[in-house]
Amino acid sequence: MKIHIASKILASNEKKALENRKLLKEYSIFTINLMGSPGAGKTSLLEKTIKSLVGQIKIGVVTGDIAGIDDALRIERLGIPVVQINTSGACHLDANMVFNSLLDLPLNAINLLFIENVGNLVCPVEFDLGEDIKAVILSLTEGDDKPLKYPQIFQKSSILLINKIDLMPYLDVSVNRIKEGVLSLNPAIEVFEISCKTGEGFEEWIKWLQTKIS
Ligand SMILES: Nc1nc2c(ncn2[C@@H]2O[C@H](COP(=O)(O)OP(=O)(O)OP(=O)(O)O)[C@@H](O)[C@H]2O)c(=O)[nH]1
Ligand SMILES: [Mg+2]
Repeated sequence: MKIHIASKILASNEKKALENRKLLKEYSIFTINLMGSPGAGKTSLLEKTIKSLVGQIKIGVVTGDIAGIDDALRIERLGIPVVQINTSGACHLDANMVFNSLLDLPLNAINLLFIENVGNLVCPVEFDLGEDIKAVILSLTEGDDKPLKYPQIFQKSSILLINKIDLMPYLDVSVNRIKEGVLSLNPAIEVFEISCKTGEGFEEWIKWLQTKIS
């Protein structure tokens, strides 16, 4: 596994994002920029998705964290090509960091690339990485008021995954309030209610991914 330590950004993010998009298109790779708060379940989603699609879709992963390699180790254990980016303090990934990671991935053996952004509901959305779509994962434990308090990430994402549905009986949160808030910001967003623990809702999510790749 390769580990990248981010250094000073020289080229503008937009220019590099275009390069990434061109490169990913050349290899026919569908790329999802996965964002969400720390602990929302980004890596858990990737683990369960990879297990569901084994033998069907060739997946690659870039994991972004301020420090550490835990997420990359979790993905590597599943036999999936992965590059860990350590941002050395930055609260988001940028296109330069991702470009350098792409050079270390076997692009001709990948059809679907997940970029797990740094856990943060604010900064990552500002930076185009060259992805096809942005997806946001929000867990029930974060509360149902989050969409209207952190609107940009929900406005700019094509997909919302509401995670930890299994914890519903223990929490005073309303899934409907989350959905109403998000849909008022972005009526076109597709919403999946899932549990990475029990697998609830994964059938729909996996079907959606399959339609994107086939
Ligand atoms: N009960 C329950 N726990 C979950 C679910 N999904 C994830 N978790 C737990 O939530 C914690 C955080 O999950 P991660 O997948 O590491 O979250 P993350 O978003 O990747 O976190 P960062 O990379 O640190 O931002 C772990 O202890 C998971 O086991 C779920 O659907 N239900
Ligand atoms: Mg993670």
